[in-house]
Amino acid sequence: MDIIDDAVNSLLRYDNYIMTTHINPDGDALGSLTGLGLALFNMGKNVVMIMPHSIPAAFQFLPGARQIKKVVDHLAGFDMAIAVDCTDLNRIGEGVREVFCRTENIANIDHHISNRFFGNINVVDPKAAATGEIIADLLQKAGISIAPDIATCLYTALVSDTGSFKQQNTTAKSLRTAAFLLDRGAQHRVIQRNLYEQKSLESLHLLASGLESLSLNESGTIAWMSITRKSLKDSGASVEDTEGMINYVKSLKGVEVGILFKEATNGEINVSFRSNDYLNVNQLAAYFGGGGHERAAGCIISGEIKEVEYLVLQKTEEKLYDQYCGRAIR
Ligand SMILES: [Mn+2]
Repeated sequence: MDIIDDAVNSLLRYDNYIMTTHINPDGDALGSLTGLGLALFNMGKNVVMIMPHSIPAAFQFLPGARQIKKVVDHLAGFDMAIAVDCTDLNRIGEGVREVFCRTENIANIDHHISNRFFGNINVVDPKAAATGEIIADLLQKAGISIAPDIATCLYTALVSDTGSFKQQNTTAKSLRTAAFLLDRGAQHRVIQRNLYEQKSLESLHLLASGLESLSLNESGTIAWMSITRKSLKDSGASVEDTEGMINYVKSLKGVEVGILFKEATNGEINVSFRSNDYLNVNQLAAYFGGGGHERAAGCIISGEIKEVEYLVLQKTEEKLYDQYCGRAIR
């Protein structure tokens, strides 16, 4: 029995569910939410999918996206609350968190190594490339049929979190799950087009200004790029348009760590990390109060962007040096 076998019965025995995912949701978050939500709905359960804000335009194509509600007051009476792709309850938006805390049973389905096991039921597998991969497994093991709509949601989750099966977290299992979902009718081209081929001119202008800020450390192992409030304003693009930009940063030859700094409106800087081969960026982000995965993580730091850049680069150099020396010894 693995964790999924164990969880199947305790997860699926109820009638009334409330579900959510993390704030600033990505394709895995929303694909997992709608995939599992639609599956429960098809089983005849009452399911309320809820997010504290509207769904980013890029994900409106997801079957089930329109059924996701914004926070509604006085929601209660659920047997079980399910959070997907969330490391902890703080990653759930305000309002939704309160509804979750009022619900007796909380299920936590996730693949982040930094997960806090906040549920009564925790289905956490850091080896899974995406939370959607866990959910595909769960539905299969429960003998629930996966309709084409559900396959599209879960395939979106996998494509998103593996960077179209290019990142290191892509395993034989993720590819088998992907093949299984394609067999069930997942819309491969529709997903690719919606996720990666809907760029606005403004967003490419923002990318151009971001690329102008692209810098390398002396040894050429750390690259970073900054998106300032000014560049956002000048380009006319939105914060959502920065999605995926970090891939340019880490694509430079010789670079181990790519960092993207994004200036928010409240004096905070959003920092994203990606590493190529060996640096554990989850630990790096955790040093600044964030987290994520070994090869992809992030944190939020208050301060001026230049100051934050300096702090983060210094710590990254340090960690890189430590881990590189560790490798050299092995
Ligand atoms: Mn994920």
